[in-house]
Amino acid sequence: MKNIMKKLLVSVLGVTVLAASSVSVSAVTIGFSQIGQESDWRTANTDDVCAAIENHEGWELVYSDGQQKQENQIQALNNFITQGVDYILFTGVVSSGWDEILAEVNENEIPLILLDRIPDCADKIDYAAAFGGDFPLEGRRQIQWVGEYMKAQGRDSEDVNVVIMEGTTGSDAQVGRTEGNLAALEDYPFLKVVEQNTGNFTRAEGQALMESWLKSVDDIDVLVAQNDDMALGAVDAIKAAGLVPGEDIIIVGCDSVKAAFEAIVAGEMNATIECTPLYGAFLVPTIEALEAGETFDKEIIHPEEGVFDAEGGIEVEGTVSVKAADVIDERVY
Ligand code: GYE
Repeated sequence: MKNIMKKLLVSVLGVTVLAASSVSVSAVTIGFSQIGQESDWRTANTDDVCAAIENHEGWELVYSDGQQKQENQIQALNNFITQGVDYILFTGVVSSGWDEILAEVNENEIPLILLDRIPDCADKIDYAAAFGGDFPLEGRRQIQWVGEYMKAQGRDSEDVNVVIMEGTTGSDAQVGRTEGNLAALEDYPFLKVVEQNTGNFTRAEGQALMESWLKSVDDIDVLVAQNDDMALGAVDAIKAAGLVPGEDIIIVGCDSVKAAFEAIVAGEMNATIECTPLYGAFLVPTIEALEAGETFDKEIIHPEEGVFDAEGGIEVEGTVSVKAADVIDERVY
């Protein structure tokens, strides 16, 4: 709305003014409230989204890093409203507690685009478009990969001890992946969950949690880590304990960042379930279409994602794993 007014104002004032001020006056401003910088996934996501906006002619980015704090994000959203940005891109660090501020965004008629983690009030608010991972599917695929791999190794007649390292408590990604992990376990009764706790999606906390589990649990056969960063932190803890990651403990991560591909190729991780951070390619045509007056329904768009491991050929829901070594060179994040 504000943008249209600015454009009208410019045309009333005439051609000379338009030529002198077309870049700053008519720019489409896009506020992006990002949650922080906890993982390789997040870095790739920030870089991709920011570059897509900054490289687009006539678009201006207003970026805010919430440093994992909901109050910082609420402050950022308030600032976007005060500044009168034209669009708001939003990823919430946790799922709940956004009702009031997002209702204010709606009242101010700023089109809202939900990205990555979808807030739990999504069905009570208006949004122009939404893109995010299918977290329950990713969680199911993690367990299905482990179950099918163990069957292929002939290990389904023994009890297999599994530890589940969860992401940031209360985030959409943690809630969805945990729900998926637990649902898929029902199909693999030989997988026994012996520990389950949060590593907050960071390498450091993943390492610390694995260290403590290695001291308190006698026999860990499998680590399911809800992101690759925590898996990679755990790899360090496993090595430090004198065990061989990828052999003594089978490790499946999530995200499919390049560092996980390298670990799989080196034999230190076994698989990673893809969750793409590359939303720039979705956002650009969406904002262009919204600028042209098009509208979208409230469907949440999930990108197509794969599964990568050491050998390939393991069947999980909706796809078959691909050998990481074959595609590592094409990995862009
Ligand atoms: O898996 C993790 C990141 O919300 C999908 O957040 C995202 C998750 C991702 O910190 O690495």
